[in-house]
Amino acid sequence: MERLSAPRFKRLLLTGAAGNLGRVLRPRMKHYCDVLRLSDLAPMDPAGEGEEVVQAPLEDLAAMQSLLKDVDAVLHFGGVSIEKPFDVVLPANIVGAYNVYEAARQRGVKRIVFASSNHVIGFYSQGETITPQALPRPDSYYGLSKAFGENLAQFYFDRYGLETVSLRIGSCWPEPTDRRMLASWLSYDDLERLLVAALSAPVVGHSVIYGVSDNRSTWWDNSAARHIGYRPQDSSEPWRAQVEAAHPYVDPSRPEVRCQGGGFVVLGPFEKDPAP
Ligand code: NAI
Ligand code: 15L
Repeated sequence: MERLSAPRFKRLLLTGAAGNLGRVLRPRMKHYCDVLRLSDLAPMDPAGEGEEVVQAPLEDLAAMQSLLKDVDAVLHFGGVSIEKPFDVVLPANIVGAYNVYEAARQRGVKRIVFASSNHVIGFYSQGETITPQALPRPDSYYGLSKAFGENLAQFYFDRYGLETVSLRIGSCWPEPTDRRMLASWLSYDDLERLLVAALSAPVVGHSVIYGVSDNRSTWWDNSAARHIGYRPQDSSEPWRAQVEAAHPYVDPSRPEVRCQGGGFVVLGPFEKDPAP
């Protein structure tokens, strides 16, 4: 993919840099800054030219205060990325998101791009088309934590003027592999386009945008994304025949087939019932 024209930042911070998307974004986002600071709880490859690598847990406020120093903008991709028991989600995604925002406020960071998720609205039916203004219907503790992150972003904008683009990412994978992904798929190139738009738009306030490619099947009205300059170039359509042949029958009565959140809507409960 050709590099996009975008303002060059002095230092961008990418959290979740050891993760699936972090590893995709590491070589791509380097083109838009002098220094890309990479952070994760897990070990990462050593720093190359124009990179800084900092291993740090999101739940450690002091570590976040030092991580956010001299940063122009943050791509906050770190945290638990699938459904887990609440006590696992809480420190990484709720305390962790607070720490990133509070450290960003203290350090005067101007903008955060928050990797939110379609699981904020996972209990809407696949037959509905919703805007980002639809009331949240989280499908999991994970989805609830992302709804918290979006509310946190709104609060830090209203109270402190710290801007955020919250990206409700669908399924950002190399290619769509099931019927649900024909609607929810986001290509890696479109993810890069989306991040560049989110970082470059002159004013975003707190914008909630769906992170999705230009798929023919869609459940999300993403006109707000056009306002920040996102123009997706990819589509799941070339994979449709292959995906439909691999998954010829779906039972429409099953909640994971009916709901936008797919399999997340039937996970849990994790807690054992109390002794009688
Ligand atoms: P991933 O699980 O591969 O990466 C997340 C990274 O966060 C991991 O490297 C992990 O070590 C790190 N992390 C977890 N807890 C941490 C903590 N307490 N402190 C510091 N780092 C911690 O997930 P993936 O797929 O790369 O997703 C990245 C982000 O995008 C996540 O926030 C996820 O919720 C969001 N997202 C991803 C989607 C996708 O299709 N890949 C869809 C929707 C949202
Ligand atoms: C997510 O939020 C997850 O992080 C990712 O692993 C995918 O499962 C994606 O949603 C999805 O809904 O396909």
